Amino acid sequence: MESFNGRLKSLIAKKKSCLCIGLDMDPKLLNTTKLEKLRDHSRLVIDATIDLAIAFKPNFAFFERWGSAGFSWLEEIVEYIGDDLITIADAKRGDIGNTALQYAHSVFSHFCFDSVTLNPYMGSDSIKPFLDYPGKGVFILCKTSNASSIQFQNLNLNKKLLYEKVVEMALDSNKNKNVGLVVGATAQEELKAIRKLAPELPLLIPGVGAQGGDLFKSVKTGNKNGAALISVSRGISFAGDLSKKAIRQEAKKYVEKMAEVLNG
Ligand code: OMP
Repeated sequence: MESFNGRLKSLIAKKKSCLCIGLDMDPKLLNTTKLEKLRDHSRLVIDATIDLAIAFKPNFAFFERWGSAGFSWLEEIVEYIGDDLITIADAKRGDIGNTALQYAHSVFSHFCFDSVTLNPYMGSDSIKPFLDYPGKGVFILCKTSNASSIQFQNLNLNKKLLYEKVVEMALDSNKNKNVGLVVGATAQEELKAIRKLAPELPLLIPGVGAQGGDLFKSVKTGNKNGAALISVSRGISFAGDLSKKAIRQEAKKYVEKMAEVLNG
């Protein structure tokens, strides 16, 4: 079976895109209080962009806040996206081993996601249960896009920064070629450093669009090994007048800008 990282690279090369669409269905941005409206909008976003994107990344917060109805919507979404693209469960999991086993079962066997975001704070045994699923992948938070990420992630520990230790752990965990890192587009200096430390690993790069990270630099640095995913949520899902046409146009703009870098 092809490794997760191999599958990701092949898709990026084939589609000449590194676009990941974040599905963060914020009721405020759709000016609604109805789950049904958000569900329809999530389908519209998928329909508008499925041929342009490499991956879809539903963020669990926007689903689980609706309780059981949100979880069935999440189940539907994974099925609706289908098998041709990569699905990323943005659940930011991380817990002791036997609990992590249940989380891994949930995202991979129950919801059938291809990959998941993980929080490394509890160490390598909290990551391990996710690594044994053939063909599935993980993205470990390394240097996140938010302002407070410096509070812990840039701490200096005996001449190594904490995020550099996370890179080391990720490299050690990548025996099955199924580990990637999350690095914010708002942290270009660290993005360059991480790309150097981990030239082989895929990078999931959120933070362009609403958070103001640099698209060109992110693609250029991140995709040096052909394995970067640039993730945009609000900037695409709620573009313009929220129509399918406006959303598609915005996604196309991103892919065209990416192609400028990808085609050299
Ligand atoms: P937009 O700012 O609307 O594009 O959304 C960003 C999405 O990426 C949200 O779902 C965040 O939870 C997620 N994200 C970050 O914004 N920063 C990070 O460092 C990591 C993530 C993530 O793991 O996806």
